[in-house]
Amino acid sequence: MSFTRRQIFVGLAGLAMVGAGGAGAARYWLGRSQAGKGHDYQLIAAPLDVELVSDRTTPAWAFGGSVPGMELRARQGDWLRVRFINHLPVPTTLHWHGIRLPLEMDGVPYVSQLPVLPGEYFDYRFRVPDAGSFWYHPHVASAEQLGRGLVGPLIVEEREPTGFAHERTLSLKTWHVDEQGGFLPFSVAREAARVGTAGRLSTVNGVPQAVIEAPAGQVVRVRLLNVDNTVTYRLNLRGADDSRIYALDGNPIQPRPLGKEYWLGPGMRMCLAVRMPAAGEEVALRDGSVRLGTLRAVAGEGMAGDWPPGLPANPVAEPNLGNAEKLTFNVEWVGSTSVGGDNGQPPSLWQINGKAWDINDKTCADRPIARLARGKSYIFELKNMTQYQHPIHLHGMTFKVIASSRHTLEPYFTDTYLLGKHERARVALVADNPGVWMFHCHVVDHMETGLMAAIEVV
Ligand SMILES: [Cu+2]
Repeated sequence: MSFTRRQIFVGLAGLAMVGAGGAGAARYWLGRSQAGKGHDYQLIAAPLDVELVSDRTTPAWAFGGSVPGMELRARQGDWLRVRFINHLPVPTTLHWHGIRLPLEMDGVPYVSQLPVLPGEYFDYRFRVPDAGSFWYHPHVASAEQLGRGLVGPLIVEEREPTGFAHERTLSLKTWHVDEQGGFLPFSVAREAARVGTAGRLSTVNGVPQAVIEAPAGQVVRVRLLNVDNTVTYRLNLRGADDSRIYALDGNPIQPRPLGKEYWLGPGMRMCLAVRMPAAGEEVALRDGSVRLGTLRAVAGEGMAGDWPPGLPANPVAEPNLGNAEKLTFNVEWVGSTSVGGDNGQPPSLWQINGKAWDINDKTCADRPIARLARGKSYIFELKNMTQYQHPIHLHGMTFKVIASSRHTLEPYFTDTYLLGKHERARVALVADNPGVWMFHCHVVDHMETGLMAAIEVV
């Protein structure tokens, strides 16, 4: 893949014109649907001191002046145009998790674009074909950049009203900070070789034990986004027992009860319908038995709402299972923390089909582990040869989960599948987006120590 330096020079020259506004400035014009010039959002990444621990300062990095970043919204089928300005001291990019878009907008360094250097900007412009809850984050030095707070929600609204009159976005992140608010290491080799390096401070929308108000008696659409580097949240609600799942990872499902709990791995999202209790009562959002935050019912308007109908399906191509070609991907543990790890290099701990991704080698994407023919259907057999779970994410395309060795399941579309310990799962897709697409574990330090590959669609 080759790049011209043009974007960079244009970026430097253009910076003066967009300087107004400062951190947190956002412009969003409803109703504009042309690619055209200009932008809907100006999104600045910059250092920001935040108070995660009382009376202590954490030197975070933020999108749009907040952690998690400013919520971006667009309407299904429309263009989203974001002028991204890098005021960080390091190069970075934006990746749009779950959005089916052209490769040059995908934010992968040296594959989609060159990194956006400090002081430069990059215009991201693409259509959003699917409605749902998505998110954005860098794809450069991910353990540190996501760890410091560079994560944000992207909500794509359905074209027509859905029947939900109320909604809340809840971004879940467990920060790598100590009691003084200082950052702890984002990746430690002995942890990266196991479940991944976890943080210590759970937050909802950047607040420990956050309280989110919602109208009493009403059905509220609660968008839960796992924007954490490492943690799989075992989500359950206490105080709203008839809650229903309406969508998973940006794609509608036939609404079904939340049940005992749902395991939401890094990168994954869930859209829940929650009927709020009477005013003054609370619903606890929990990870297993640990409370993450609270939905508090406040005196609201109107009569108790009804459960809305299921959400309309996204226009994702249905794979033809009858003539699909089968490919096997083995997720393997290399298991030696002594490979690399010294002189600041990340160790090589994980691999797919015998190949480990070297996060410092800019040419890895030149050697895809699979080549798919455009328009053809494929079944990926995902085999987890390890005793750790991996949320397996594919860029550029949405796949359908069709079978698992661990549970019976109703097939559904997703961009990230939480592959359990020693699980075998089958997912299917139509290879309908040309390009070189990252295929990786979303436990960030697994990804940075080998668990990534490129899949090419030609
Ligand atoms: Cu993993």
